[in-house]
Amino acid sequence: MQDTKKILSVQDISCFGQCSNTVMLPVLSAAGLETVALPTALLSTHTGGFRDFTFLDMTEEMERILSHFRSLSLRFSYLCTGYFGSASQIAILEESLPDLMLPNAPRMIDPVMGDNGSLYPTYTMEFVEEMRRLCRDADLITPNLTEACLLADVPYEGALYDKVKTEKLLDRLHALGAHRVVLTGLMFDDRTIGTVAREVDGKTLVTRAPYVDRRFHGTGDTLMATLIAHLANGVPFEDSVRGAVDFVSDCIADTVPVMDTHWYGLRFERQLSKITALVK
Ligand code: PXL
Repeated sequence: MQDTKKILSVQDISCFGQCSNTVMLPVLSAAGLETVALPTALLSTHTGGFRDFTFLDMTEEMERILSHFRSLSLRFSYLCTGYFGSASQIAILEESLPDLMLPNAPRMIDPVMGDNGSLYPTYTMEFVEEMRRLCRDADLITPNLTEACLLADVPYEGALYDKVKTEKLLDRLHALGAHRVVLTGLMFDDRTIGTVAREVDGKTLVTRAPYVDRRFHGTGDTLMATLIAHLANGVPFEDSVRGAVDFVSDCIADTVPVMDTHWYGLRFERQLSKITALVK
């Protein structure tokens, strides 16, 4: 019998706030996958809306952890990356990947760098360069429109969907080397949001969901976790994207009634049985 697939999840641990590894771990476990968290930083909370959060950069510890993993001859079936604590972490990770990943193991990269047209304050254009390099060998990338424009080096002109511009953007992201692209957070009109996805040489998939006019944190992390949950369980790409968008939408619907106190992340826990149902 084949052993459980191991997923290496390289992103921060924000102790409170339901994002990155604290979403990735439960979703992937529910999907029957063994999840190994490699923290890039340790924060008291995420940075979206909290003040005075603590931040511990894990760059040096990452080197030590990766070295120990190599000495244990660990081999991972998937790589998944999110928020990095520094630009040098990308090179440090890349150096270890040939030893740590199974042959042809998919790399799933969420190029967390910015939103609403600007880079997050902790990042520079040097970081964008590093991220571009990491996306080159990616099986799947999930940029929002801001991140897609930074990667493709084109100006950001808002999140409203424009068919011609989106196709050009997808072309440029494939040209970087990414095999599958899922563009997130596109507005189709004032009541509909969703993703536009394409496999290299494949057709463009537009996936819509109802728009709720509030700011939700951790939607990108939940989308990526759910995409991996589907794909690693053998669900075809098109159905995986639909399943992931619907899951995020269901989590949003579950969060809205408690939004006054639960503004910092998605209340995803009561939806996890939908992920468990993917396990064969
Ligand atoms: O959800 C992405 C994310 C991950 N990690 C940290 C963040 C954010 C978004 O704000 O602040 C620390």
